[in-house]
Amino acid sequence: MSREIVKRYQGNPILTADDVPYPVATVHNAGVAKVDGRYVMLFRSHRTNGRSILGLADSDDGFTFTARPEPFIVPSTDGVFAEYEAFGVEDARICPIDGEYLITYSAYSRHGVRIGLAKTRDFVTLERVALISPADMRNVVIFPQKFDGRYARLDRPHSEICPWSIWISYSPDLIHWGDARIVMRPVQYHWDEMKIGPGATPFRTPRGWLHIYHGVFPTMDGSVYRLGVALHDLSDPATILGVSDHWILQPEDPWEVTGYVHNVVFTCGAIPEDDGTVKIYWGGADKVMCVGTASIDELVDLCIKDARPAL
Ligand code: BMA
Repeated sequence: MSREIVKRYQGNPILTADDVPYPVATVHNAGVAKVDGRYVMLFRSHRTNGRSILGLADSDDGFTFTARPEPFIVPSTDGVFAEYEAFGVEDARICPIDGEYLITYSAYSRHGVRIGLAKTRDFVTLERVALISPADMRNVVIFPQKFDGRYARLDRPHSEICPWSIWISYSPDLIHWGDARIVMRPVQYHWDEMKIGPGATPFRTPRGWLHIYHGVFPTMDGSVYRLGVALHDLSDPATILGVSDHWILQPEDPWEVTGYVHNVVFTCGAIPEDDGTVKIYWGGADKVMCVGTASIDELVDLCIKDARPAL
């Protein structure tokens, strides 16, 4: 038996469509934040028209969540956001910075997918800030710290020449982004050979920023989504110190293997704790939410001691 890097919580799945007080078909790919010692989960749900909305659930311990009565982010009916969110909002990431929480989410419309940025202080009121990418871009995570006065984000453009790789870009104001550079590519004939994408909001460790990302492998039976880890330099996040050669989590539990989309574990959130562990949250088969814990030191070691090339 392989050694377990991520210890699955035995009460998985921790949130499903049955726990949500409004009609939804799925609960998955949630961003998570710790707010005054409590956990807030911003989860995606498919409605039965196949389009997605974002709902909130709260927890005292990070394992047992209660969904709120109403969704938190539904496609806007106002101005420019309405135009670009018409097909739904998906896969939110939460970045705690300067006393507020930035929320990046995929906005779908007939024009493609782009990234919306909203912010909140209390997860009660929400302010949409801007659409911060052109089409087609998904999976944007913002670092919870500025570098030389600039925000930094990992993003995931796609082109035929350089498919589905992770890039970094910077912004003075969260709205205008530039100075883009590629930081990681899929590796041929490797578990992440088809696509990689930013996963959870990176978090600080003494040895670097730890980023849990997703990687996709194509098979005759469809694609398999797994999770991996990369370590970015503390003062220069464009520099990757190492990427683990091995995945840290793959679909194994029945609700990860079978669901809305089979064979998917997909993360949008991880919470580092004071005891040296991190709670990793992932969607199982695009249908339910799961959680597990891992040792932060062990994840950092994986990045450094047995690394695959970043580029
Ligand atoms: C990706 C995104 C994710 C989803 C995954 C597996 O392209 O759509 O939201 O979890 O596929 O279906």
